[in-house]
Amino acid sequence: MAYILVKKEEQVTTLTFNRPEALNAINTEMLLELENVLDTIATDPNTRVVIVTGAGEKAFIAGADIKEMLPLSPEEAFKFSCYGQHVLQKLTDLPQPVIAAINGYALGGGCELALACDLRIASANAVFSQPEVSLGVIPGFGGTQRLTQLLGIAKAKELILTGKKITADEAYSLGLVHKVVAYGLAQSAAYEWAVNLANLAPFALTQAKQAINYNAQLLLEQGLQAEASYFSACFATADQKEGMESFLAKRKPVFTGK
Ligand code: DAK
Repeated sequence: MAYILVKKEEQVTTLTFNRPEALNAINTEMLLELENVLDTIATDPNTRVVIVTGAGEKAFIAGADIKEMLPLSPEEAFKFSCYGQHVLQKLTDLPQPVIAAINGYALGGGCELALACDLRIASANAVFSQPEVSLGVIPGFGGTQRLTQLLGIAKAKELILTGKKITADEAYSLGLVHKVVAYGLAQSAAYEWAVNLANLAPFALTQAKQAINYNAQLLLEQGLQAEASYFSACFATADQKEGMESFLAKRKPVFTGK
């Protein structure tokens, strides 16, 4: 692949957006590569956690490729937006937990991509913004929905309508990121979290994230029904038995993914 580096270590797969000369801005080719690699990871039994990050220490992703967007017609922009939403939804829907290691600018589509992940760790130099209004457009990869779900209408409007940049610490105060670490350490901190998650029961993690995602999309009553069915499905697995038995036996569980 030209733009996405894939590295597998233990049971953690790290995807690095690698276009540093354009601060890792997302173009169509990158979206196509991302879709392909996500399809592979979704059925890979040896990947228990995914990390996404940007090459270099300056940018996570500085947005969708402005040069590519510039000449789009409304019809082409509609297609581009739908395709971007479709790929980011695949990221959200991966069975494995996904951690964004945000190592610099996370602007526009880059912030939206981070929002499509389950967990976000930022380095101290990270900068967040939805600056699209300053380019005469609006967030097109799900940002108006995901930011609103995460922060509430008031904060989402403040960020999207002003397009202002916020620091990693401000993002942490808002609840946009889960943790801030020193410059250069986002990826290693994400890997530490990933290894911990990789030792947990993969099926239970999948059920948990699907249940939470479901709740964000549907009314509470339907969400509770889904939670009950995801919850009960865990009881058909050996890992559920192992988890409960080891608790009672006061020993550490060994989860096999079965
Ligand atoms: N696209 C293309 N190239 C980019 C880029 C981007 N988003 N961001 C940076 N670059 C390129 C720069 O053009 C420059 O290239 P050269 O001039 O060297 O060829 C190189 O990366 C280094 O950037 P700078 O020279 O600008 O570096 P600085 O340190 O001075 O500034 C910066 C860093 C991140 C503050 C600045 O580059 C910047 O403001 N970048 C643009 C950030 C931005 O506005 N991002 C949001 C993009 S809009 C939609 C679908 C999707 C979207 C919207 C609508 N629909 C279809 C409805 C999504 C929109 C976006 O993401």
